[in-house]
Amino acid sequence: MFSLGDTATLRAAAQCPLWVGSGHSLLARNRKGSVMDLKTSGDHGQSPTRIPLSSLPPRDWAAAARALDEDGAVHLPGALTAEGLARVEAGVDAALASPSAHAKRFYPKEEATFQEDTGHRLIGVVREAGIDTTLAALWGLPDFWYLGEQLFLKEGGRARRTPWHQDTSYLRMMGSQLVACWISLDPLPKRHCLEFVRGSHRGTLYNGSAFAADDDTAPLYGHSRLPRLPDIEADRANWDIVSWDVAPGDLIFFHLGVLHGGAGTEPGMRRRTVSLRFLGPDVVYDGRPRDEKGAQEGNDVALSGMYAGLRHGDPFRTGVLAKI
Ligand SMILES: O=C(O)CCC(=O)C(=O)O
Repeated sequence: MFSLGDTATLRAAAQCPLWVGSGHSLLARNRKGSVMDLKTSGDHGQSPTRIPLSSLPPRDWAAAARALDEDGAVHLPGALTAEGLARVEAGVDAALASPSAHAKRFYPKEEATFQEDTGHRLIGVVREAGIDTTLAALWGLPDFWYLGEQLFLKEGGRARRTPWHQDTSYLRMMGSQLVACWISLDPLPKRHCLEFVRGSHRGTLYNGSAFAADDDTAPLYGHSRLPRLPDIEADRANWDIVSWDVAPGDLIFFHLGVLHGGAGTEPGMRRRTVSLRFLGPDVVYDGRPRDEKGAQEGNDVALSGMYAGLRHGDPFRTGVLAKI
């Protein structure tokens, strides 16, 4: 799932510039409510120097790019340097220790914690850890934009699975250059990793999951032509599910249209994960109606400034996005 958090806060922030000290960069919210890095954002800013690809562990970038394109997800083992990993961990731990106004607990009646937070506090970390360099190598592109991060913390017992879903059900965006970089800061055996249905980014766009306590497939949009999510958990053998054993320092890149779901935890486990999301120049506005009665869900309200005035197929005004 991809949420940008509480709309009222974004609306209030849109009224006046609000400085947010991230520890790594200074961010301000613009009048439309999008968060920008003032020193580097938009098409007018000076792009910062990326750390060179040669300073990252070597790999077959063409093969990795092919897997991302064809399967919708690729695992890059040991992709961060020790220093890069330390920076990501410090950034995530600082954010978890000081939750934003958007932080939210899923399934509050359950004993185990399943916490989510969102923001743009990790843009500096993305650069310092060379995650932008990695994505530039995968995409073969110099220019792309940062959509923000989403943190997940599961601990304190048997936290639930993150329901199967596609992030594009929560975003009005389409194109091939639309990805998340998912990182686990705790070692996770395959069965606790994020899982993907191979190739599903090229298939049906389903209604989102409402994250309802009694049914993972309960639809986000109540009156939608988008088909309800299938019950993948009940029928796993019939889906081409892929996941990996992950170690801290590994990166998983996935297309936001791929069906994915995250495992829960067992007692004694802590699972800190973060998704950093990016948009490239081929991404356009997806103006297809999500709800026949016009309900606004997902990030519709939070991103209304970004969507304003766009028609189906229009490119985004990159000047309001954070260039990375
Ligand atoms: O880490 C997880 O359990 C969930 C990640 C996820 O669903 C996402 O990033 O969209």
